Amino acid sequence: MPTQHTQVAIIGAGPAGLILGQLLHQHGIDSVIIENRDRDYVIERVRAGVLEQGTVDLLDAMGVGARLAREGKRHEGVYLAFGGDRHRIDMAAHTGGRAITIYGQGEVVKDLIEARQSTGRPLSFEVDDVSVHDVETTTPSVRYHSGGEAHEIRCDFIAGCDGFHGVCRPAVAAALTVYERVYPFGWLGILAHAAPSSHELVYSLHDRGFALFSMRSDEVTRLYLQCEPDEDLSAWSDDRIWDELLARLGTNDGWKPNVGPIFQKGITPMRSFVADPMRVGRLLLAGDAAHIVPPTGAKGLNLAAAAAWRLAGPLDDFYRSGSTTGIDTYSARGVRRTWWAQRFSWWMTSTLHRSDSANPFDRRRQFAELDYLVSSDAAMASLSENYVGIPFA
Ligand code: RFL
Ligand code: PHB
Repeated sequence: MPTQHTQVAIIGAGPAGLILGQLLHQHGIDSVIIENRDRDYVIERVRAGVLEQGTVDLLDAMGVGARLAREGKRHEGVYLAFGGDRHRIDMAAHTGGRAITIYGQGEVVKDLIEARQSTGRPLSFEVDDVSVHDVETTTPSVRYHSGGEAHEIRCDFIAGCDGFHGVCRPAVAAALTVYERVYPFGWLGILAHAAPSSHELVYSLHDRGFALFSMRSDEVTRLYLQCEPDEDLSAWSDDRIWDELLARLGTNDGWKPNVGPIFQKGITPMRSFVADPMRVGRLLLAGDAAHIVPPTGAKGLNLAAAAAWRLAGPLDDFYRSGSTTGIDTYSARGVRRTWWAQRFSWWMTSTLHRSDSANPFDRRRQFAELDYLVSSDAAMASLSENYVGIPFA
């Protein structure tokens, strides 16, 4: 069986795996990245769009921020809409000038793949039957098939960056405690050829349910609406989607999204999930492999970037000095950050979604929560700090 030797075997070429590979390259550390999907699938998969300030700064420092700086859209504020009114929260004013940047996850991944390929270090797509071995020893290994042939990677560490449905977390499930919450709703998301009618995002709570206005470019609007978690997409004609979006998003000042041809539709169920610890022996979990947040806080991709950053420094320390202190504390530091993001994402989700089980008291309290949020400087500062992202360090 062909055997590769490397320092760090990275499973998964999503944001976590690709950022980690690039940071390790900058430290002169060798890695092999394997991915079970093909390159186009990984780039074209429609997902996140909001980059925290820390993620933008990291990508820039890694040398993959040039196209992001040209094409990404920096937003210093965000709107919350409820009771027919839109309220702008000036995030930059509350965070010393920090902001979010809108740049699709597919674009981030494309830039990272190009950067990886230009380093000449290995990145293999379309591998099958990936399995991890001997993770509790100092000589772990990864086995997989490629082109019908069995392969082995012998390494010092395995980075499990293979997302929520990967193989790394299940391989060590017996050593993990899992915390989980499933929400009684999902999001129906669309991409439409329509110029964004607002420069900034609009999160709306309406009697008919939550809706979100976002964008990808000057020509493409990204919109979501709250639906059942097991909603049948075929029941949603384009007309029905637009009727619902216009009803939930339009405000008394006359603002509403521009309507245009829908070219992508999908349904996302919502879940909060934490696996603790994030390290078992020499297997280090990062990103969605270790935790999932509901998309309302726009934290998933940013948590994956922060995890890759938090892992690269300790691996560098290990190869420079033999110190395992950073690796030993990787999980505790990651779990702490994850719970902060979990708390915020749960709060955004429960504050902005309509729950059929809520009684009239809960509905009024939810409205009061939003009313307080847009009236109190302290509340706006807290929302802003979390939304633009707690600094990585
Ligand atoms: P990924 O991106 O899932 O990458 C994991 C990679 O591993 C591969 N893989 C395997 N490879 C080899 N062997 C195996 N056995 C493998 N099994 C899986 C997969 O093919 C994949 O390429 O995880 P990563 O890197 O941790 O990144 C996490 C983010 O992708 C995720 O958290 C975000 O997309 C979540 N998310 C959002 N995050 C934000 O920060 N801001 C947002 O605005 C935002 N919006 C969203 C979102 C996710 C959404 N969906 C569809 C879940 C909006 C949506 C609708
Ligand atoms: C997106 O643009 O896809 C997006 C924006 C904000 C979110 C989630 C997704 O909270």
